[in-house]
Amino acid sequence: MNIILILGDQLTASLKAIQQCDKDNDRIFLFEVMEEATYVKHHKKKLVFVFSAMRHFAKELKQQGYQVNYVTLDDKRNTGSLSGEIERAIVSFKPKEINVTFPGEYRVLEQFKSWEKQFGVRVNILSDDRFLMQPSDFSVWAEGRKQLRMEYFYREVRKRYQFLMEDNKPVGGKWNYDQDNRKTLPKELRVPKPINFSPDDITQEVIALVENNFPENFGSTDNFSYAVSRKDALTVLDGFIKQRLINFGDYQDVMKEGDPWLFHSHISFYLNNGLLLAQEVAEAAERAYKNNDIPINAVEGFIRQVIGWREYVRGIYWYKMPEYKKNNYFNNTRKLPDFYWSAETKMNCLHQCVSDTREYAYAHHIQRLMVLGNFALLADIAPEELNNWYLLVYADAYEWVELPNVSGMVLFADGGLLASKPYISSGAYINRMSDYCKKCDYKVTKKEGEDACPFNYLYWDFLDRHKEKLSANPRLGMPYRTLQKMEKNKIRVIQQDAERFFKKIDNDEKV
Ligand code: FAD
Ligand code: DLZ
Ligand code: SF4
Repeated sequence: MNIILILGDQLTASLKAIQQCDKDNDRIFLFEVMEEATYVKHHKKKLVFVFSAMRHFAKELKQQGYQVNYVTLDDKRNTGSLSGEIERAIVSFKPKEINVTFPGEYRVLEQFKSWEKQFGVRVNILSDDRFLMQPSDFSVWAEGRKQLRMEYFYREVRKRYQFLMEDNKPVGGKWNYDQDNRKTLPKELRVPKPINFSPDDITQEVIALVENNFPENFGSTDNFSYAVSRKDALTVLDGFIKQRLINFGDYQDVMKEGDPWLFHSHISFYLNNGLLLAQEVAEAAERAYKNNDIPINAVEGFIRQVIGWREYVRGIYWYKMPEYKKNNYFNNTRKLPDFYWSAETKMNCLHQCVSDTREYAYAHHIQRLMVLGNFALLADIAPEELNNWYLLVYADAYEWVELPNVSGMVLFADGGLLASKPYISSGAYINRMSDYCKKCDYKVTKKEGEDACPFNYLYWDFLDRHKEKLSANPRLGMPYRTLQKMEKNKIRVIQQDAERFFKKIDNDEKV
């Protein structure tokens, strides 16, 4: 008899560990444990999502004839940790072997590796075949390269899996159609409503559990409407392909007050907990290109996110952990301003993005990168503070995907391993891509003074403060040439504005 452990982000029936399971003799275990529920103070909706999806998955496995042991968080015998629960299972069932699937976090892998010695039972760590590329594939690709750029890794994945390829060449002749993307939102364009699901009995039970056990956590369980089963997750995917994919590329960077969903797919929750598979998602998009005349810029742009960025950040994570977590290229030390929790700031862009995050445990990529992240980088926020925030607020956040995006893409904390330049901008970019500035207390067109948009002076102050580390970066040539030509007096005013602003933040004054 073998024990099979399935984690909360491994809810995939085609997982090797489940496929190899002998229904008559083996047992599948799922544990809700405090250790996983509290290593960061997860958003309440994330907790509801994880536990409800786990419970639905366990129910489906039982219906398919598997022997399943499910331990709920409030079970009196629950020891509160994965190790404690696996020990209890070993004592009760005396398995020959334990089968686990390669986890999403380094700390969990370390636990898995310790079990064999600790419990004297063979532990098989099976590869996670839901990803198109394994950590070993990434290492082979990365070895000997000076730069690890996503674009080249993405081309490898396209070639290996023959996505959007014709005679071993990219369809349409180009690998990347980003130049055709990033338009602003026309007023008359209707944005489809996201697909919502009412909580069933299982989800309602989980909502009560979360409210009882995590009353102080960020966000609320109100209006929980995510899919929690594969069937419903497939409905979300289908809705995206039919209603939104056509506009995905064009309006990928648009931000709109009160609507974080726009033309995005909203499937990261399901990809990351296993209800959907990257391969089937990319295939669905490619089919839409072949059958429905969806433009190549939309389909390629979307497929690049799923088989490019997503696989690439996982590759970076496993290639560079555990050191990656300690990176702090700019030696940032500032604590996270309180408005990342309260949304109480006069900066309307940040107010809107934090409010969306608190309401939905979701914000789209550009909100995460060019508002919440941009500000954090310009304001020298300490990596551990920012990583903690991103890991807990989003329902799609697990360390393998969160850490490279935050430390690498947002904070440039790895010194440029992941991003070829820091993603920073002044208010002009936010104004171009959103309607946020119209209702802001600050003036986006003003460059200096109390009522000037803080992004405007913080941007130049950042470049000025970090010129030793950044001015040789070829992608920052233009702004550094402008800075060089700037009058000394103007730079002094920028520095004074930034200093006044940081003082207020450090004194917890409203900014
Ligand atoms: P879409 O815009 O529709 O994109 C389709 C899919 O592509 C996503 O579902 C996702 O699986 C994948 N994808 C796109 N960009 C990335 C990326 N940079 N890294 C990995 N996958 C990507 N994504 C997470 O899944 N979990 C996180 O914890 C997470 N943290 C982030 C933190 C920061 C600071 C930034 C800048 C990005 C982060 N992302 C994260 C990436 C991206 O923002 C989300 O995947 C996306 O917003 C999810 O919404 P969607 O499904 O509607 O995505
Ligand atoms: C995120 C999460 C939470 C909140 N709770 C559990 C849990 O109780 N049991 C479980 O198996 N997994 C949970 N997860 C997901 C894990 O944290 C995730 O599997 C690891 O971080 C590895 O990615
Ligand atoms: Fe944000 Fe500046 Fe626009 Fe205000 S003016 S919303 S602070 S970018």
